[in-house]
Amino acid sequence: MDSMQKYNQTKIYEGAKNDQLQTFRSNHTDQKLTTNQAVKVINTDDSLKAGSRGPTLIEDFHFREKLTHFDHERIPERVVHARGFGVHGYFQAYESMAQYTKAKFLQDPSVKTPVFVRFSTVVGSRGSADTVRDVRGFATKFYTEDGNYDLVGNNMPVFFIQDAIKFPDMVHAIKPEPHNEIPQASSAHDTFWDFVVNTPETAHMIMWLLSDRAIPRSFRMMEGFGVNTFRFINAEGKGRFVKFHWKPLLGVHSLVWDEAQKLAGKDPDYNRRDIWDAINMGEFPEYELGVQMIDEEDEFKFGFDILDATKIWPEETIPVKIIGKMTLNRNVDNFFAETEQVAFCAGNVVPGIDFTNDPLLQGRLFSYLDTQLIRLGGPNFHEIPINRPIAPVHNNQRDGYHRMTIDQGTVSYHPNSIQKNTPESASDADNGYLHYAEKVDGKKIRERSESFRDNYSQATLFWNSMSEPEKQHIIDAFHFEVGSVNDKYIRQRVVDMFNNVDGQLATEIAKGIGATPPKTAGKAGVTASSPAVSQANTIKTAKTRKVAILVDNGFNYTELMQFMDAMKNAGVNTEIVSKNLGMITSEDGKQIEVGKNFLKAASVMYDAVYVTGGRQSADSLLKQGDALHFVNEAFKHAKAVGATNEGVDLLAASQIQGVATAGTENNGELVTELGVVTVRNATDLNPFNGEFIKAIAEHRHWARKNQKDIVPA
Ligand code: HDD
Repeated sequence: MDSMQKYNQTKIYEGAKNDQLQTFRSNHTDQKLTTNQAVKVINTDDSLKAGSRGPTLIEDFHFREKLTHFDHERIPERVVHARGFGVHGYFQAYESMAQYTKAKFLQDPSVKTPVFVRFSTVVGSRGSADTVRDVRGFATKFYTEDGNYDLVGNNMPVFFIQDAIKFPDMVHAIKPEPHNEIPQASSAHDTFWDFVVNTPETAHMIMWLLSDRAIPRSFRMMEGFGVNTFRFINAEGKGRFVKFHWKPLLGVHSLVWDEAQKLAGKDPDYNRRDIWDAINMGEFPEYELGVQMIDEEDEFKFGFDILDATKIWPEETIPVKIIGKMTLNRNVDNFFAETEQVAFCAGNVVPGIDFTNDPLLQGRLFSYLDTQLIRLGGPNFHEIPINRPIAPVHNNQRDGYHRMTIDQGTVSYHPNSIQKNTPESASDADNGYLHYAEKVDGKKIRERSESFRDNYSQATLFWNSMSEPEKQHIIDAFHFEVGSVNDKYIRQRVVDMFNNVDGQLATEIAKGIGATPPKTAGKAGVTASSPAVSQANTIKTAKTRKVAILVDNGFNYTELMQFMDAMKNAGVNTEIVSKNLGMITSEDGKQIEVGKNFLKAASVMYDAVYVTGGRQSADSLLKQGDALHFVNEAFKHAKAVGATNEGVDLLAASQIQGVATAGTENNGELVTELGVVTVRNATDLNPFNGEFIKAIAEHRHWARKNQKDIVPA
């Protein structure tokens, strides 16, 4: 059963009528070509001319229509989050949340609410690479029975700035510099770091941006956060502050920087391809929805302002309650119609979910609707299939560019008698949207709340929470990013600024960028940590990971089959990589098809690499620089590397430490060292396979150090 069939079988909530986009799909297979006026076209390859060598005639309506349409095929890309990838799925609550919220989609565990999720990078243009260092967007549209709810989040729980009025400044600074439009999709340049050192509230977000979170291994292995503080409102009208979390069941995992950079060249579509393939193979990504809630009366109980988007609510203090699960199970039919035209608005809420005075959120409530008007060309973008609510729409709004609805009758105003005052206003009993009656009292003032002033405590908390490898990655990222800044004054100010986060961190940053280390170590006031923010504590599983198998003619067929079966049973995907495409033959004459050759495949595209035994195969691989480089690079990127019997020779020749030594003294003995799993002279591969799966599940083996590079010969 393919993923589409599976999706169609899932019962979504009453009224959703299975697949809401069905009405709009058009399949042109086996049809005659027509113009947009449905006139059949006889020849679309030659324009109408005065003589076969003469000028084209303006009366050629087919030519004019075809060219005109083509000339208008592009719409403005999103000003941020231009590069994205959308997928369909559904959400299901685990239990009723009626005690906390009226939101219907969070009440009945038997209801499946359709969703559309768009993952994105923030800075790069539509055609930029997937694996750049950046925040990832994680926007979810829930098509609920009470209307559309958009949870427009990121994969990091905090933001660069506290007040939306600074958003244009922040985005101008991080985008390519205006005089030469360099660099693409990167924060590693002067204007961004100039903004950072002049905007200390960015400190916490910068720590996240320079951490491994900014180079996710997969959209399937990323957390999502609503970032802003929202409100839950229950049927009694009681409000609670709430923050939203998405937690991936595959855990949170990242690439290493060298790998991310190489992937940007070798497969700029790495992240989108990953989720596209996974869904097509039926490996549906799943994320649990969690909420942190704070009672209204506890608003001021914490050492930070709960409305400040540069602050997390540490999970150890305010636990995340897991309330449901989202399953992404269907790819789009058409990228433009769905992924490009989807319009998220932070202001799209349903009864039971409301806003707070978080000044970043308040500004977002304006910006999203406004941006869709320019991007989608008018006020009717809610009628584009991907944006249409499943719940019915009735109001007196009319006309505008590209109106699809044919509104009947004469009434487009309220109040009216002709239509008995309909559509009539809903009441609370109809679950009409009732704004939370928050008491607001204050002078009009352009000022930042004093409670927003602490810029560094949580940046330090984040630093304290990192494992040693994570800390080293952050230091390396500072060296890369700030090392790319030409202005030495800005570089120095980065050191001075981050001395407020941690003295040791500032000293380490200084070392790599030719700046002066701080004379006095910065304040180390915060000693607390939040283990939940470290990826060292995440879920570990080998499921859905991808292993490259290096083989050549003369491989050991039984060994390869045992390996592939074991991987399949563990939910691990495999791909045969060899010198040439086509069939290769085992030592006993059996054939297997190669999936990719060394020109196309690189270790950076896989989670692990395995080399099969067979004397002739191993000898052939030993002569190929590409094969030596492949395993060496996988090792350098801390991935699981495995080999059996003669295959171990390739690892040894590639200077990989910790492999089983040649000879007979370790007959069949399994050797495991920091994710390198090898065995020589073995007949039973079960112990090897088990150990290798464990090594893959570990994701990376950070304790490996200083591996020499082997470049392809
Ligand atoms: Fe935003 C797009 C997430 C702050 C203004 N934002 C956009 C998208 C995501 C986010 C995921 C892409 C949606 C899609 O896939 O189409 N933005 C966030 C988060 C923020 C945030 C988590 C901090 C809490 N954004 C933010 C502010 C403003 C905007 C403060 C302006 C005041 N964001 C926009 C926008 C975009 C957008 C200009 C560009 C394209 C779009 O809306 O549809 O309106």
